[in-house]
Amino acid sequence: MQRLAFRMKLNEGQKEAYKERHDKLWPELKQLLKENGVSDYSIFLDEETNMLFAFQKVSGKGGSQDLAKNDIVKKWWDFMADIMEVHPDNSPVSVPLEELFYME
Ligand code: RM4
Repeated sequence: MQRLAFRMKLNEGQKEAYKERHDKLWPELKQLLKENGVSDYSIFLDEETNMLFAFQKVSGKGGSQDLAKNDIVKKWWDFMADIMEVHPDNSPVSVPLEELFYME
């Protein structure tokens, strides 16, 4: 099991919308993530900078951001594109973070 973290950026004033949409995460997306070995997935917000910090455990080859070819992920990214920083294809700008400390 590997621990992954990455940052994304939320548009100004979109905290409530972001949380509301994730509180209603599509069951098919949740199932896809689990089927691809993603678990313990959380996303935190730094309200000062609007940076989102995602953490997840992965048991497969990659994490949530490596599922770009999947139609469910593409539809979710299209759905989220209006409230966060994205590339031209609506995939979220995701910057991998280096783990410097871990305590069991
Ligand atoms: C995030 C982003 C990620 C996705 C999670 C569920 O806002 O779209 O790619 O894995 O939602």
